[in-house]
Amino acid sequence: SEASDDQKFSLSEVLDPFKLCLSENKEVYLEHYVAGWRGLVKFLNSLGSVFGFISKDAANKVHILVNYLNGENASQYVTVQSMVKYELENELVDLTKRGSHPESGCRTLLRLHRALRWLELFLERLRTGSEDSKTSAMCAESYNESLAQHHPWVVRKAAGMAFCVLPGRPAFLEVMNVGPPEQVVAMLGEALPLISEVYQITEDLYAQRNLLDLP
Ligand code: 1PX
Repeated sequence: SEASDDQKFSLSEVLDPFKLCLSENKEVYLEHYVAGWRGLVKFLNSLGSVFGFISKDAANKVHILVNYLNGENASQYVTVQSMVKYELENELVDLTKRGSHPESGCRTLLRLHRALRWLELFLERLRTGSEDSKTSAMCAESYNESLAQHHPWVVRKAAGMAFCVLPGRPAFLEVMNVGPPEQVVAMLGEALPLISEVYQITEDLYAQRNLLDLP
């Protein structure tokens, strides 16, 4: 039915927002960044309840950022660049240890930013993998190369267990709801350079401002 089609995830819900993320002068629009993450949370939920603890954390972070986007200082939260400038200038960020600003936009976005690197690595493996390659292995390798370095042992353990129940590559491409595998691969090939650019611009900004280890 039309109603259930509405709820079905489609890969474009993730890729389109990331395509819209960059402004002409290469600033990252927070609105589209967050929209991309909303799509990812929806996708994760469609994979089943094993991923609930992951999607809840991501959804919570999305929610924090949406509140800034719609809040009284919305005009300061148009781009990641303006957010960083505003929060730093107004001392709204806990820089070295958790204090009075445990949910700053800067530290919240940093968590999603680190996860975006995982996504980039994972989607690249998915794109170039063969039909019988294991998504669980691709997922674990990407995770170990990125996010895992920021997670304590318990979280790594739980994530590793969740990866095991991922469907095989053909079924995984199927839930993306794009069409035949070649079409998914083409779409990923088109979108990955953009995700990668958004990641790199954010990474450079955070590095410049010394924000890569925010508590
Ligand atoms: C196009 C579809 C591709 C697949 C989409 C899957 C989307 C995955 C989204 C993962 C989002 C993970 C956000 C994690 C943020 C985080 O690092 N949070 C930790 C630190 O936060 P804190 O506020 O305490 O400083 C927090 O401790 C995390 C808890 C949850 C466990 C995170 C495990 C991450 C595994 C990432 C791989 C997801 C596997 C998806 C399978 C397709």
